[in-house]
Amino acid sequence: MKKLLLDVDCGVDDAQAIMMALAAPDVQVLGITCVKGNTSVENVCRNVLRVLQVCQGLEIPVFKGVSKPLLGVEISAGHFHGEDGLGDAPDLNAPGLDLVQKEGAVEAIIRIVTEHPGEVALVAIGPLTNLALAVRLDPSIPEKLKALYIMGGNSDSRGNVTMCAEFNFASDPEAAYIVLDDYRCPTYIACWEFTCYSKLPWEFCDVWLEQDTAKARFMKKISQHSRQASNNEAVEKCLVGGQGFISCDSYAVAAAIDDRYILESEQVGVTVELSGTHTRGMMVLDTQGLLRKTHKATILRKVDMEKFKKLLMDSMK
Ligand SMILES: [Ca+2]
Repeated sequence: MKKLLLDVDCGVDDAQAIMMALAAPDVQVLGITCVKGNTSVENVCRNVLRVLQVCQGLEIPVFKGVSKPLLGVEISAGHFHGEDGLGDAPDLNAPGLDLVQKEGAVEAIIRIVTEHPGEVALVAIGPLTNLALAVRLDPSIPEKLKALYIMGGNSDSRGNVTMCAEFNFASDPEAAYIVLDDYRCPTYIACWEFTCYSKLPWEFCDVWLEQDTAKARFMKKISQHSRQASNNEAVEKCLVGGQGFISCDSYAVAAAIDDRYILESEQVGVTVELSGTHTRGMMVLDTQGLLRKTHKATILRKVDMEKFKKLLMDSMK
């Protein structure tokens, strides 16, 4: 069994990614840690519990993490996933926050990774605040990880919330900088542009959500808002490579689930711009090796889309 620990800011694509991990037959989700991002950290916890409920996975522990970035101005997710992060389609039977663990997310990351040295793949699909604090409290965390998978950053200076920065990195640039510097375990990054170039047709999305299951009905309900928001002109402008369905966070989870899913990648030292007027939060690829980083990240370039589609389809069964 592959052991996954998920760190999320549960918007709709996080929900899709979590459901993919829960449905994978050879994967054990050890816990889900929550961070502010697409919505408040309280909403993130609530959203994760709703996802776990529909997947009958409420035995998986959920931990509340950090409610604001390490430094700087908080940026808004613009309610792309709705004000509550899950398309403003509330559920009267949603589990209460009393199910959230007493232990905090940062402490939980340190404990869980320490309990399973060399075995845990940490999948971070929100702002990296919890991960940055964990490595500051316990610098031995990266060497105890099997691997780190990140959805975030960008490879071609194309942003989605600012001109040059992707949402997760722009939300907490200092945290992203710390994580890319200090986590020297095998690190895989699904950047914004890569997810844009790996879109699925909307027709796939229709077939995916028309499956006659409680999970598909739940996903259809919560994704209506973001699907409508995708037709907005401002959103279209930040998409590279035309229209289509992107489940950003699921690309990182799929990489953690299936080793054969990555077809092409690039090994490169990476860092994050902290002080640029227009570029704060942008991921920088040191293709010339000028930073002299011995640790190189693996930037996803091309993945097996048939495997990806199957993982998505299976996640709604
Ligand atoms: Ca996310």
